[in-house]
Amino acid sequence: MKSWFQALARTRDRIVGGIARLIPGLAKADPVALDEWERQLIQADVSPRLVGEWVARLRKRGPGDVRSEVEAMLLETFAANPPFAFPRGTGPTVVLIVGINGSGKTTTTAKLGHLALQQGLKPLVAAADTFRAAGSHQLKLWADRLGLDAVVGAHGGDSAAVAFDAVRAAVARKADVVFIDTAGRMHTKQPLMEELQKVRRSIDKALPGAPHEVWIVLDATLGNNAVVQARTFKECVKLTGAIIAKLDGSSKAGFVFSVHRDLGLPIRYVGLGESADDLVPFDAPEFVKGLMAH
Ligand SMILES: Nc1nc2c(ncn2[C@@H]2O[C@H](COP(=O)(O)OP(=O)(O)O)[C@@H](O)[C@H]2O)c(=O)[nH]1
Ligand SMILES: [Mg+2]
Repeated sequence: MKSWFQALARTRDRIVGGIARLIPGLAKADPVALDEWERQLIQADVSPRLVGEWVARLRKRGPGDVRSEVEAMLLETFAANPPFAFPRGTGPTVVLIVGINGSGKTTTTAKLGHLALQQGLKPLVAAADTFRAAGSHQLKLWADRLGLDAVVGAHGGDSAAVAFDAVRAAVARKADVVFIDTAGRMHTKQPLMEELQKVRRSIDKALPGAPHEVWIVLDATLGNNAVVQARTFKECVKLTGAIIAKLDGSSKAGFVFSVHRDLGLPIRYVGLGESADDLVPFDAPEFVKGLMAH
């Protein structure tokens, strides 16, 4: 399993590199050093709004250790992002996984199933991406390899029907949690958002009140563009959280701050690599430490 430290190498260069240059400058309250850090943060895809707040705060600060001040500032951004745990013994928790094509949904669905299994829960994964021929097949392969119970839709089938069957199966088999993978792009005339709303309604029919969670999988290599995508989804489906995939390959992990602060979405998990155990719960102190380490 990859570590946070390894995964954040590329973004860290920007955040810490900027701070290193900032330290001598700050002793003289050097505006040039602060401008430089501002530039580095923008390059790491921290949103301009947050960069503005952070830089203003440093401009006002008195003498002291700039690193601990910065670390505290970064950490405060996640004050309202407590760790998540699946409820136990309440009947299946239904989790709908959404996002654009290639963001990492199918891989993440398999990883989530694996994680739940390791936590002693009884998970079920469902392949409701019936639009891509390989969509269902890919999840089925993961499920077989990881020993996960799976409900798989036929290629070209109705994804809402697959989601319905999966939730019914989860209830019947007394699963604790069901993760439903969806399509990221339509190859039919049906627009993606309408399709997702249909899937949602059919889940609610199978188990009133479900889905309990709707998590958007965001590709960390896209940086701020991932935030733009999340906004579009948020307007159409009620999102309850975000998963950041591919954090290991990103030099723009600064956008993670805005997913939480500007979009108001709690971050649930992050993907640190391609294998099954490379999904870890989002841990704000680990994330900030990973960025600040040197
Ligand atoms: N390095 C890395 N690759 C990932 C991660 N999550 C997914 N991927 C890769 O991203 C690609 C697209 O993933 P997939 O799950 O098929 O995306 P989907 O189209 O949203 O279902 C695959 O090659 C995955 O192996 C991650 O956390 N780290
Ligand atoms: Mg997929």
